Amino acid sequence: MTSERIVDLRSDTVTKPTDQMREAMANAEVGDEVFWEDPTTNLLQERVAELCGEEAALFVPSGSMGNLVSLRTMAGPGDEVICDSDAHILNYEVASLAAVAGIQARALPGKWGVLDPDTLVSAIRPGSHTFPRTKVIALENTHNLAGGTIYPMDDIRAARKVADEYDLKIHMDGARIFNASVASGVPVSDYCALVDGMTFCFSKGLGCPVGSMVVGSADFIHEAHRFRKMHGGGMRQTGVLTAACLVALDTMIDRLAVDHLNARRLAEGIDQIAPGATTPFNVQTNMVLVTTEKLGYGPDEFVHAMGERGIRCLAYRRGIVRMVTHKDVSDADISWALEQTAAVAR
Ligand code: TLP
Repeated sequence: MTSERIVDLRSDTVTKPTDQMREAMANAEVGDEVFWEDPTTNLLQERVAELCGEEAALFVPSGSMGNLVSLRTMAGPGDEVICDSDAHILNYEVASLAAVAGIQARALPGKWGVLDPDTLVSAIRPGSHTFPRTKVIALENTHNLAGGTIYPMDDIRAARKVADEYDLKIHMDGARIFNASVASGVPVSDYCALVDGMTFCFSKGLGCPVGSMVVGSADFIHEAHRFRKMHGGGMRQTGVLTAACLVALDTMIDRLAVDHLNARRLAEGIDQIAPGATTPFNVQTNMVLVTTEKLGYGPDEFVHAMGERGIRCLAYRRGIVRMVTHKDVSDADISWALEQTAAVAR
């Protein structure tokens, strides 16, 4: 059986640009961005910096490059970055930290991606010529592998305290920081105020075809610009891309609340079909993690069965399938996805 109706819940990266974005892209004023001469990109960088309460911002092609450039600006070969063992930078970025930047990641067991201050302190290397130098604490907000969970402000403050005490920087992988902000009510600038650099993506829930940002102090961004070029991310007439991002700032942030409601409804529905298959209480933003065993399947088998019925989802980690809501998934699509889940449940 193959369905004509497709509901793509694999990721919010599958979102297509809106008509308004396409129009803005077609009409964008452009210039050579490596010379800081693209007016549209300059405007985006100014607006993003202001929104984040930071001095400066840099447009980068992807979240992965944003993380790499930010961390490379904070640390160098032989240095160590502390992160949660499920961090995206550790698991999904092709070991770029090690392979490209010569930086070693030190993975710590977090709880839903949150690192407790004592564990952080215990991982900081003593100053000796035999050890790597601990330079950065990397936090992820929202946390992808934990299922879109929000890094609580108190825990960020606790990490900041440790960082200040041991003279470390904090990088935040805020790929979905607007999801965190809309769901928690904490302004993005409040998150930024506690970290030294942050990356976020326009290409996920905000619906743009391409693009991420790195934000931080003017000095930090000046240096990040250099590393972006070194890593092949110096682009040219990027206004055709950043025009979409400007539209996203105006039109795509508040509506993330709809995605969060849809994710909650999806989780509650699945929980009714197979109690314990999801944890609706922990659906904080736009992701639902499904323990497929409760529906009578292994993850790959479940993805296949749902795929046959037009519902695309992703086998994610052992025993778990991920479903992500986004602007191209409607309320009716959620009902449809639930009907298909009920139909395949064993
Ligand atoms: N995440 C993708 C996949 O790589 C798993 C997704 O579908 O969720 N940080 C976080 C927290 C991310 O979730 C992602 C992408 C990135 C960084 C990298 O962004 P891109 O794909 O733009 O390099």
